[in-house]
Formats: sequence, structure tokens, C-alpha cells
Amino acid sequence: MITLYHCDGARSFRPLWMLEELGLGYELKMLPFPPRVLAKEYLAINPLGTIPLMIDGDTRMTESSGICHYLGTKYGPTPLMVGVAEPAYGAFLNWMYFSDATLTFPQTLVLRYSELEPEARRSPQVATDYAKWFHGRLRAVEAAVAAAETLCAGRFTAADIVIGYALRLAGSTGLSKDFGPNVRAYWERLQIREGYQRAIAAEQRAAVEQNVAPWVRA
Ligand SMILES: N[C@@H](CCC(=O)N[C@@H](CS)C(=O)NCC(=O)O)C(=O)O
Repeated sequence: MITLYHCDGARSFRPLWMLEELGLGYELKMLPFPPRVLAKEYLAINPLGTIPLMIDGDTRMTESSGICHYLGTKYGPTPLMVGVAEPAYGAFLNWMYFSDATLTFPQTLVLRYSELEPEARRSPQVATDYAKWFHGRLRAVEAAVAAAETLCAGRFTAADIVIGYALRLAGSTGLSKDFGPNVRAYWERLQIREGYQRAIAAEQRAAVEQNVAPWVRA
């Protein structure tokens, strides 16, 4: 059985959504955010203290987009993956890496320096600079979905899951208000997918069952 450690609304939502799209069985373990502070026992399982952590037999992974890639290749074949023989293979891989390194990273700086740090360490300058950086990087998505329903390969793939999560996060960092029209419409399309809605429901159900309160903003 695959085990996924998750916090409400965190990057671990990527593999959760992927698991739902694939229809795989899994155990979802909810933690309060940040686990490094509020669930210190978690450090014994994952010394990084970050989520996600996915355990599948002897395999342990902590990179959200990498876990989606792993699940798709290990438990496929599935149209969610783009194969090496397909023309969109390079574009697919680029979106997979872009999702966290380029599109989520600046958002974490916005979140950290506008909300997570104690008041004295907050920095409106950093938050503003990285919000601009995020919107600059988002231009790639705005262009990609200008004339297409999905990012690549002419179908919904794991690339849409990992980029879709960055758009979900933008909703909670206040950055989604400046989405361009194509990104806005694309994000609306993603949210009506049954797999997305099942993942949201699983997240909410697990939080209630495990009595883990959602993350409350300062
Ligand atoms: N590159 C990693 C980043 C993992 C990460 O930083 N996760 C955040 C939550 S979204 C976290 O655990 N933050 C709490 C902390 O750093 O203590 C990924 O894509 O999964």
C-alpha cells in the first residue's frame, strides 16, 4: 500500500491528485503545517521535515512532481504520461520540472516573507519581488493554453496536475487575482475534473477523520 504524508493545501496535493487520477489505493496521513514545528515526531520518518513524503515498499520520495512521474511510470501505462516516442516528450518533462523549481518556488518566498515569518522578519520587498517573478514565469503557461485545452500532447497529463497545483497555491497566496485570461480559464477547466474533486474530497475527509485542523493564516 502506498502511504502519502500530506498537509492541507500543500505540494503533497500533487501526488494525491495523481493517485486519484490513476485510481490507485493509498493511505493518506495528514499532518499539521508546518510538521517540522507542529509534528516533530515526523522528523524521525523524514529528517527534511517537508511534505510530501511517499512510501511505496522500499521506495521513499520527497519531491512532489517526481512522485507523480514515479507513479505514472511505475503503475502505468497511462495517458497521464507522455512517452519518449511522442513529439511532446520534451515539453512534458519541461513542465514537470518547471512546476516546482520555477513556478512554485517564488510563491513559497511570497508566502514566507508575507505570512509565515514572525512580523519582525517579514519583508514586503521580497514578497513583491517574488510575486512579480511568479507572474513573469506564469507567462509560459498563459501562452501554452492560449489555443489548447491542456499544456501538452493534446490531452490531460501529469504535467497539468503538477502545474495545476501551482495554480491552486496561487489562490491561497493571493496571486491568482492577477492570472491572465487563458490561465484563469485553464485553471477553471482543471478544477471541474472528477480526479481533482476526488482529491479535494479525500484531503477534507482525511483531515476530519484524523482530527488535523486546516492551516490557519496568521
Ligand atoms: N521541492 C519539494 C519541496 C517540498 C516542500 O518544501 N514542501 C513544503 C510544503 S508545500 C514544506 O514541507 N514546508 C515546510 C518546511 O519547509 O518546514 C517538492 O516539490 O515537494
